[in-house]
Amino acid sequence: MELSYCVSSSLTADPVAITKVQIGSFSNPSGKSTYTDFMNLTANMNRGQTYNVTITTDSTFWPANVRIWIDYNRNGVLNDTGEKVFEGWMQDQQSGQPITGSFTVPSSSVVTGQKLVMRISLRVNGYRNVCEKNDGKGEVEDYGVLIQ
Ligand SMILES: [Ca+2]
Repeated sequence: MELSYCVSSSLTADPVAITKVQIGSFSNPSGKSTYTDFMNLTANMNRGQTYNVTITTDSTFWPANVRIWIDYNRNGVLNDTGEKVFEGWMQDQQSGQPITGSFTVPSSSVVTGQKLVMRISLRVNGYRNVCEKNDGKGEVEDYGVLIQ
């Protein structure tokens, strides 16, 4: 079944955008855009496994905040309970350091063997909600996830 997801985007990707996404061994560099559909790419994950997250931005002094959602139950809604898998911000606003952390894929009650949507949302000055459009500085990127 083809699912339809709410649209989300920043108002502008200038001056701050996602430059690289790393989740476990999955990695994707990207340019400045308010929204990019990377559903042609797939991050492979396993149930019960923990994945390190590193979101690199071109922010050197803005308070950059990142949220990540995965539609684990594949119902077209990204913010069911437990589907906001990551929330983090740049600890040292002067250094331009990446936003880092980790999350663990649930060991049960997740759809396996079918591509799921993962939304990564970067926003300056506070977090963006999953379905907000034309909201703030930053970037939104959607990726495919395949859980085994
Ligand atoms: Ca869902």
